[in-house]
Amino acid sequence: MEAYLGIGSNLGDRWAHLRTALAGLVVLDAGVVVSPVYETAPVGGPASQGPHLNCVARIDTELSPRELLGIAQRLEAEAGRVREERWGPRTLDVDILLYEGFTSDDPELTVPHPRMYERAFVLAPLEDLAASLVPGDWHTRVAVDRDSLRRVGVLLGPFTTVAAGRARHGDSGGPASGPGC
Ligand code: A4P
Ligand code: MG
Repeated sequence: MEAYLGIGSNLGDRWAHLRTALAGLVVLDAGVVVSPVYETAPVGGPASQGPHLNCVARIDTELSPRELLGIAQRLEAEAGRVREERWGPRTLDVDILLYEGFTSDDPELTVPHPRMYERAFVLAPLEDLAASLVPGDWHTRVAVDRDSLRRVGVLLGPFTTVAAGRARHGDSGGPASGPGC
């Protein structure tokens, strides 16, 4: 099944947290495809927290939605995620945005992710991966501060990276690298 994950970090070595999360998905699933990485101003939470790095990954998975949530939460725990306040700073956040053929309004697993269509930090990288999944008018519907949402690089690794509107293969086998463009 095809699933889309929103991945973010605004604490510690943000690039390393994204790379480690992607590596954790690669060992589980064939066919990981990753959007460019955006640096985004925090939405909600304490004003003092730093900017996020955000990207979206598409995976082709045999895992059920609940199993995938368990994996997402394990990756967050391995990144040392501490939950102190809602929308507070986090080393790693991995959210299930969409899962093929599955919807749920269970608070423990709501799919599609309940706030994804309001958020430029989700919609911009999702549009890079799959424009058909994003409302065509989101640029006008979502309050986007252009200065707070900018592409800052790509992750290279044993997965396919979408950059500048086209997919290309990263370095096979090696660790993903930091800012690439
Ligand atoms: N949960 C329910 N549905 C899902 C889902 N589809 N994927 C539950 C993942 N988890 C889901 O999650 C809280 C609870 O949501 C969990 O118990 C899980 O079972 P969490 O990871 O502890 O906290 P969270 O992600 O902060 O919660 P929430 O309310 O989902 O946050 P949002 O709405 O995702 O916002 N600003 C920028 N620039 N970039 C960001 O990445 N992220 C947030 C988080 C706020 N502001 C941001 C960013
Ligand atoms: Mg989350």
